[in-house]
Amino acid sequence: MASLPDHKLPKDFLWGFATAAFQIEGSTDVDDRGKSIWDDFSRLPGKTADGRNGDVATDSYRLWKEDLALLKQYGVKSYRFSISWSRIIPLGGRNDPVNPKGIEYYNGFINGLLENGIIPFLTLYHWDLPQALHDRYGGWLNKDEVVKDYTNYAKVCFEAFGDRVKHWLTINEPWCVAILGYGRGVFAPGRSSDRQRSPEGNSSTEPWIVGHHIILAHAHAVKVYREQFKPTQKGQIGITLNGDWAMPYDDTPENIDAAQHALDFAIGWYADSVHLGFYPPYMREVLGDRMPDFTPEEWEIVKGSSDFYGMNTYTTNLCRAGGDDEFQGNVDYTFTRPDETQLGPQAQSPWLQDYPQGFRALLNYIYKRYKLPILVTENGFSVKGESDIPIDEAVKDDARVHYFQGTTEAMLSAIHEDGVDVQAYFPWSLLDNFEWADGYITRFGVTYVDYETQKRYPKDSAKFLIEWFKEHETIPTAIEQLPTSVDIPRPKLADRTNVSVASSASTTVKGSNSSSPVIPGKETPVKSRGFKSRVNRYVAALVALLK
Ligand code: PNW
Repeated sequence: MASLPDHKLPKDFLWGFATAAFQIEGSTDVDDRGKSIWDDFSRLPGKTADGRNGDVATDSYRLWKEDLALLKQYGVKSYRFSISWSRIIPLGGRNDPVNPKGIEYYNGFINGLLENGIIPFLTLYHWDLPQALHDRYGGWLNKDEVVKDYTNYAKVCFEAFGDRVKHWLTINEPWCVAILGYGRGVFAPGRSSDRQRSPEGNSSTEPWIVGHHIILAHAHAVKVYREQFKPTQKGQIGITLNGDWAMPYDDTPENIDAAQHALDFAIGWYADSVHLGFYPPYMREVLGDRMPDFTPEEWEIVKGSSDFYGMNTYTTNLCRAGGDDEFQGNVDYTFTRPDETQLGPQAQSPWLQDYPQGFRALLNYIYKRYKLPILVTENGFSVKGESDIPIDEAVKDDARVHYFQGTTEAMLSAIHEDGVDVQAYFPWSLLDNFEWADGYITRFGVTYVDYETQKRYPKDSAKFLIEWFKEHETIPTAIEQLPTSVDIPRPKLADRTNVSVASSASTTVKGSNSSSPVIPGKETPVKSRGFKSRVNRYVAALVALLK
C-alpha cells in the first residue's frame, strides 16, 4: 500500500489502547466483588486451552497505578477499559445493593486517568455477566429481567462516573456473547446443543434470542442516558460490534452473494437493527421463525440507538457459498485463495490473518451503509508462537508491527482518499492478557506480560504505534490550545441528591483535561469552535476575577 507521508489524522482524533475487566483485573474475590459467569466457567476442566482462569490475569486490579504509568509513558490520548458489573452490583439486579468499594475503585482509576490527561473510554459490558443473574433467571435469556437489570446497572454507572466519563460503550461484541456463549458454547456461560459440551442449551434458538435481548438492553440504556444524563453530562454513547471484512472467494455470482450473506450474519444482525431499524432479510430467510422480531414500540427505541459506529475488526474472510454453519449465514470461510496462496501472514489465533486491504474495504462498506462516524475500538494481532519464545525475542514482534503498519496506513487512506469519517483507533491490547478460551497462550498485547512476575515489557509494536500517532497527529494551532471550557470544581458524589450511591472518592479532578470535549461528530460543526473557545475564555477570565 502506498505510504502517505503528508496525510495527518483529523484534529481531535482519539487513540489509545484497549482492555477489558475480566481479561486484566484478577482479584476476583476482593472488595466484595460478586462472581461473573467467567469465574467458574474458566475453572471448568477443558474450557481454557491452558487450563488457566481469570483469578490473577495481569493483576491489574492491584497494579492499576503501574498500568496508568505505562499509558502515560506511551503518550496515549485515551484508554478503553471495561467495568466489571459484579464489582458495582455484586448480585447484579436492580433491587440488589450497590457496592461502594466497586464505585470507589473505578473512581480512583478514572481520576488517575484524567489527572494524567488520558480520556476514559468506558465499556459497560465486556462479557462478564454477574453469575447471580444467570443463576436467578437465566441471564441474557430472560428478556424482561435482564433488560431492566442491565439498564439499572448502566444508570448506576452514569450517575457515579458520568460527570467525568464522556465516552460510553454499552456492550462489547454482542455476536460473540450470543454465538460463542449460547451457540458454539466455547465462551461463558457455555450453553450449546452439543451434549458433550454442555448439559443444557439449544444452539438453534438461544443465540438469536440472546442477541435480540442484548440489543434491547443496549437500546434502553442509551435511552436513559440520552434522556436523563446526556443533557448535562454531554457525552456520547453507542454499541461496539465485531465484524471482519468478507471477500468473495472468486467472482462467481453465488460467492459474491455469499460474502454479503456473511456480512448480514456477522455485522448486519446488530448494525442493521441498531443503526437502520431492521433485521437483515437474509437472516429471516435462513432462520424463519427462530429469528425474533421487535414490536413497533421496541423498534422505536432500537433504531438510531448509537451515536457512532463502534467497530472491532481483525481480519478478512474469503467467502464461499455453502456449508451448514448457520452462525456464519451458511457461508464457508477460508484464508486460502483459489490459487492456493494464503490471504496473509497467519496469527496465533486460527481465525486471524493479516490483510490490511480488508480493513480499508470494511471501513468503506460500514461508512457507506451506516453513514455514521466510525470509532475503531479494537484492532490487533496475536503473534504465532509468542508464548514459546524468550521475552527478549517476543518483544521484537515484527509480525504485529507489520500488521499495524498495514492497518494504520489503510485507515489513513480510507480517511483521505475515500472520505471515511474515522474518529478513533484503539489497538487491542495494552497488555497480553486472559484471552478467554485460549487462556494465556495467545498474546494480543503491545506490552509483554511475564505472568510469573507480572512485569511488563513494551514490545516493538507499542513503539511503532506511539511513533506513528506522534507523526500523524494534527497539532492544534495556538488559539485552539487555549482551554475550551472552565474547570469548575464539581461536587463530591455524596453531595449530590440524585445519586443513589455514596463514595468517599472526590469527583473533582484537578489539573486534568476532564473538560475536553466529546469527540467532534456531526453535532459539533467545525466553524463554531472558534466562537465557543472565545466565549469560554471570557468566562474563564470572569471566574478568575471572582476568585
Ligand atoms: C475480541 N473470533 O474477541 C474481544 O473483544 C476481546 O476481548 C478479545 O481479547 C479480542 O477480540 C481478541 O480475540 C474476539 O472468533 C474473539 O472471530 C473471537 C473472535 C473475534 C473477536
